[in-house]
Amino acid sequence: MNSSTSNESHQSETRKAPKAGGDFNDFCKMLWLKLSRQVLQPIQTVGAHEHQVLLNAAGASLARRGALDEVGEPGRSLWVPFSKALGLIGMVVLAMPLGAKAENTRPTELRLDFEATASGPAWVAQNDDVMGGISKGEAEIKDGVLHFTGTLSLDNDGGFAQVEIRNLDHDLSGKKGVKLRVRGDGRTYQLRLATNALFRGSRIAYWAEFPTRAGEWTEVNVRFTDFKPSFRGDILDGPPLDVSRVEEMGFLISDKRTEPFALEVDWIRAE
Ligand SMILES: [Ca+2]
Repeated sequence: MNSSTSNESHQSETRKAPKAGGDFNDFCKMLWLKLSRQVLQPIQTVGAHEHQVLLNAAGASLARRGALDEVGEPGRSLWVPFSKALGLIGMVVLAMPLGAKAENTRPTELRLDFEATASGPAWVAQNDDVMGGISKGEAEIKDGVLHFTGTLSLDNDGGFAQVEIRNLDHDLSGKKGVKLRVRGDGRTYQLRLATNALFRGSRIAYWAEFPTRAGEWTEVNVRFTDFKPSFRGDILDGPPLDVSRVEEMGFLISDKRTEPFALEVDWIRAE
């Protein structure tokens, strides 16, 4: 992320994260991101593949013609190596830029320092009100720190509060997990990730818990192998977390305690 290159003078500013669905521009950006990821990218890939097939066919056709010439017209046998070479060069030269386009260009480093206010992903609240609950939770970025605060309520079968970013598109292959510097209240929180993996048409949530010490900054390591796939609170058998397709990240609390909670996050790094 480019947050570390931000203007230092913005550090003291306070930014409220928008509520889910509250910002039309963010919605348009998300729609475009999804469109380009799910529709346009596959079309490009298919186009490159079809182009390759056509080139292969052209090369084979030239080579076949050369082979026929070799048998039927000995005087033109020089055409055989020439046509083969031409077909091969054509395939390599024309396929190269198409192949390069289809390569993975998603970021492979994930570092969120919360120093930027002008850019960087927006954190949105996603509390149990989506299921009728009345828990409160919100994200605020202040002085280089993400503050996740609120109050849980067990009324109406609710009991969780969550904040998340939805516009990641990271390939974290080769990383072992996520490292965080946090200051909490002694309560246990979930770090959550989502990929493009779906269950019944909705995203599977992968989560792992981490403890906090009240009022004390600590560094926490959450390993990718500890993330469990779940759907609406139920643990699923699979699929396992595909770290090459990390698209969302969030923090959630659901420890059934109804006093206010507060988690501060200084930075998040995939390592
Ligand atoms: Ca920070």
